[in-house]
Amino acid sequence: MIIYGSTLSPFVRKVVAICVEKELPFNLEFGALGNHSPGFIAASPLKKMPAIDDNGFMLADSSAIAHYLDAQYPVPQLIPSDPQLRGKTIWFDEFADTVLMVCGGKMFFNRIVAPRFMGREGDEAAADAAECEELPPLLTYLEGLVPGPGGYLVGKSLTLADISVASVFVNFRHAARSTDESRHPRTFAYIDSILERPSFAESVRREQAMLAPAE
Ligand SMILES: N[C@@H](CCC(=O)N[C@@H](CS)C(=O)NCC(=O)O)C(=O)O
Repeated sequence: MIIYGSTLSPFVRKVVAICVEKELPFNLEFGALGNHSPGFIAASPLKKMPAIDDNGFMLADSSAIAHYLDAQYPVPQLIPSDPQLRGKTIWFDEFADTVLMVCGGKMFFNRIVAPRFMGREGDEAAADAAECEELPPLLTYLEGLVPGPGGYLVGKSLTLADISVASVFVNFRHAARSTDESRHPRTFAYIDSILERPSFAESVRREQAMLAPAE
């Protein structure tokens, strides 16, 4: 399978994590920002990452891809069959992709994408407002519902909910300047437990190396 995109995007990181959890072989393909390959353009009508090409089957959008992969490669199952667990899983995926991502995107775009990859200054006031005003209530919300050690957001095993939520937190951490993680200890302990999985650890290690200041 080809996955088009960079894991610096939480949506791409999510799809990569799903493939690693399912032990699906893949190649990650990403041209320079704005320099799209014909394969990517064919697979992603809106030119957004991620998109996949699975033996000629092309699909864009991380949630659409997650549903396709879980139906096509059902082991391990990441979207539960039980109606209530399934509903909750989709809810957390949506929460991560919208509410968390809007906040994380302002921090990540203005502090990393704009200066590092677009050669221009980001809007630090917007990033700071996102980190200091938008993020804390979201962390407080999560603090009240995350599981204890070794637990998962939905049911008794890893689901798309954990993958989607943890994926956005990588971007929070790449871009954070003032977040005091000790104020939401349950949330960050839970996030660490998901990010320690090999399905995330390799992506995060590569990204940290990519973003490390030049010597
Ligand atoms: N709903 C989509 C969102 C994809 C998306 O917005 N990707 C961003 C990167 S985080 C992108 O490709 N942006 C480039 C652009 O908009 O040109 C998904 O879940 O895959």
